[in-house]
Amino acid sequence: MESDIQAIANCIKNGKATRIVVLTGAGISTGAGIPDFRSPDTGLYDKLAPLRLPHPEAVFHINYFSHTPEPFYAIARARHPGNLKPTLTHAFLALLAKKNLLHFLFTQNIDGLEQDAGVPKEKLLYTHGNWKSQHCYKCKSHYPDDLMNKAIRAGEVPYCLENGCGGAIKPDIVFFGQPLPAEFEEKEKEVLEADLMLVMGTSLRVAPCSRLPRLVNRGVPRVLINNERAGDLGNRDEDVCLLGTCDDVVRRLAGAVGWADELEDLWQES
Ligand code: CNA
Repeated sequence: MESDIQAIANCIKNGKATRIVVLTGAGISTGAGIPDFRSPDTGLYDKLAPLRLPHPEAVFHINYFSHTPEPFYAIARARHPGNLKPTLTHAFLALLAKKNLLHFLFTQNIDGLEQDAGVPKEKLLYTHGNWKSQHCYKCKSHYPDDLMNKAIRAGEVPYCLENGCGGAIKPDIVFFGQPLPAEFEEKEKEVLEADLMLVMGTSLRVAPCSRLPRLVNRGVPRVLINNERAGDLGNRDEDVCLLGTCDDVVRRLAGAVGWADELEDLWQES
């Protein structure tokens, strides 16, 4: 793996990679204490049996939530980003932006840790929304953060207080069955401009983000940094699979570029 890491580091050092497009998933935040969905034993889907759902995804499916929001709030406390600290990987993304090398970041995560680490908002699309605000599912009124936090801590469904509406409150995250943000299609074009793509901490099992790596032009390196293989990464000659935990691989990559101290400093500041 060291020679692969060095090869990618060289692309960055010698100016071959200046428009880096990144796709991230839950695996970049497990180190911050937020479990992913699909890792065996530690992932959320392995812990849902007591909720007696028709299938694990139901807890995040809009049709199910619309009549049975209780299971979502039963697990919400463990999912809520709260005051978590960004990981070293989030800091690495912020460092890419600081070096003007981050062309665009698509995150499937809803924890907002990319921005907390310092990635500028204009370089980032929360493809599945962001758990930093919430609205009534029925009348769409905004719901206050303090009441939402209280409900999450208690594991109870918060209900809308507007004029006797009483609808369930839903965080502004994209549930299965809901459309992605309108900007997604337009931002997809950024992938065509990539001269390097990093795919980090994702099983690539959720469409349409799963198709983004396939849009990368032939000849452009696609780098998978993940605990396991994902999607079609590894099928092209120019692909590089760096299997391991994101923080470990990123620390080694940053070291090979010559950014070790700068990365640690940026991480400590976040
Ligand atoms: P997933 O399907 O659970 O896959 C996670 C992937 O990351 C798996 O391949 C794991 O092997 C891998 N992984 C886990 N930990 C690490 C680690 N430390 N280092 C390297 N690899 C690791 O999650 P996806 O993101 O692919 O699926 C998309 C879903 C997950 C989106 O809808 C997200 O909103 C949703 N999600 C988000 C969060 C969050 O915001 N932090 C947490 C859990 C799920």
